[in-house]
Amino acid sequence: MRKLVGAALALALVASMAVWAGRPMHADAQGGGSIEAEVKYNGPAQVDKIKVNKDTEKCGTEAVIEKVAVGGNKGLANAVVSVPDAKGAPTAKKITIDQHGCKFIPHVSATTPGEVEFKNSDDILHNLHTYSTANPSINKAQPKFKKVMPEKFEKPEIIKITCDVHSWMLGWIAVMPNPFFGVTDGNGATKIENVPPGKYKVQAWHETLGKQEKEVEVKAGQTAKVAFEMKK
Ligand SMILES: [Cu+2]
Repeated sequence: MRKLVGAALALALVASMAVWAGRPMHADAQGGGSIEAEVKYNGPAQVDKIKVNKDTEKCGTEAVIEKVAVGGNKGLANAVVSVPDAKGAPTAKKITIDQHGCKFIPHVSATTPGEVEFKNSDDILHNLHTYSTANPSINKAQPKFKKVMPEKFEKPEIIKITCDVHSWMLGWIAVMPNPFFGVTDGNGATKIENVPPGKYKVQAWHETLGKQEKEVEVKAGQTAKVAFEMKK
């Protein structure tokens, strides 16, 4: 009996080891590195305020449009940092953009080609209008009963989105060729992980301040730092 139990245990151990070995390894273990990016803006925040007199129960009476959002230590929010030339798995997790409080949330999203889920959390009529060249343009209503509306963006491109019902509503979707990107937080920081080692041009893009490029070398298991300073 003991022998049997022992044999069974040994078998179980071998089986669990086989399962473990079959698991995908952590990408860093395959030799990827990280990029820590910091985007700064040496200037004042730019915030537009518009009086609202439509759907005020959902939209409020004032729309605040943060064209340039500057946080702690001059950090620039909502900048997309990307590594367009890195080679890797083509898809990122599916993203959702919510029309909520008569704003697109998040204001700036990044993803890889594929489907984006548009939500309407407001219980009022919204519209989705995209301004694109590589992808077909979209201009369609999202009525209150259409809580979720999936749309496809097959080609890499940075796309402006508006709602024609509420003229102040503005958002951006950065469709990237690979999953090596990040959108800066309120402090102007973002981290891109599991980038294959190599020398790259890293890009930073901001809706009103434009684009910048910096060279960076990614080494296996290490974190490379890159700093951008956007100008007017
Ligand atoms: Cu709207």
